[in-house]
Amino acid sequence: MVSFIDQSTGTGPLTYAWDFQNDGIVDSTLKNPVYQYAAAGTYTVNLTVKNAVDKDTEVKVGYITVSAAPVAPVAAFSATPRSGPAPLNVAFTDASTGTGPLTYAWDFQNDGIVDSTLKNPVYQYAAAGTYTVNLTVKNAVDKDTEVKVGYITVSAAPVARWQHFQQHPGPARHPSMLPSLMLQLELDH
Ligand SMILES: [Ca+2]
Repeated sequence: MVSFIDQSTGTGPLTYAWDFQNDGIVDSTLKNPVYQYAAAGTYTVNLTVKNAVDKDTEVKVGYITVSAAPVAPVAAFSATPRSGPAPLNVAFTDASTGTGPLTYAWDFQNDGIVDSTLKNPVYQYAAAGTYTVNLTVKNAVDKDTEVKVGYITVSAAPVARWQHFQQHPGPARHPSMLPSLMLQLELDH
């Protein structure tokens, strides 16, 4: 909402033709009008005054600037990788929207303790487990939280363990029953 104040001079009576966007369409014939700009943009204002003698126009280029209304944030993110053995380094990528600047509060275990305030953090999960990730974003308008339950799965670190055992010799009726030495690799999880 903008109040315009006439400062024209000349012998009265004066008539007024205000064009608040300089689009050629007169918007008001009041001396001191009030106009509401609905959309964001930069506007040139045109005032033409007349009296019995003549008319005169003043054009103020880019005189009014209307900024967009700020938009509330919506939190969103992804991560990669989402599973693997400990220790697992996970890169988180913010995909939140809303009018900036946005601030970030990442809680990588959803334990209530903020672990990073970066936009795109990397976090190392040291212990095996399934983790819920919580991102809260804020701007001047509002805040929003996205919680992804069980989003990251960290398995125990692999431990290579060689075992060997020998079958007891027995009646050889079939090749599979023959004594043999076997090696087995186990991956503990
Ligand atoms: Ca935390």
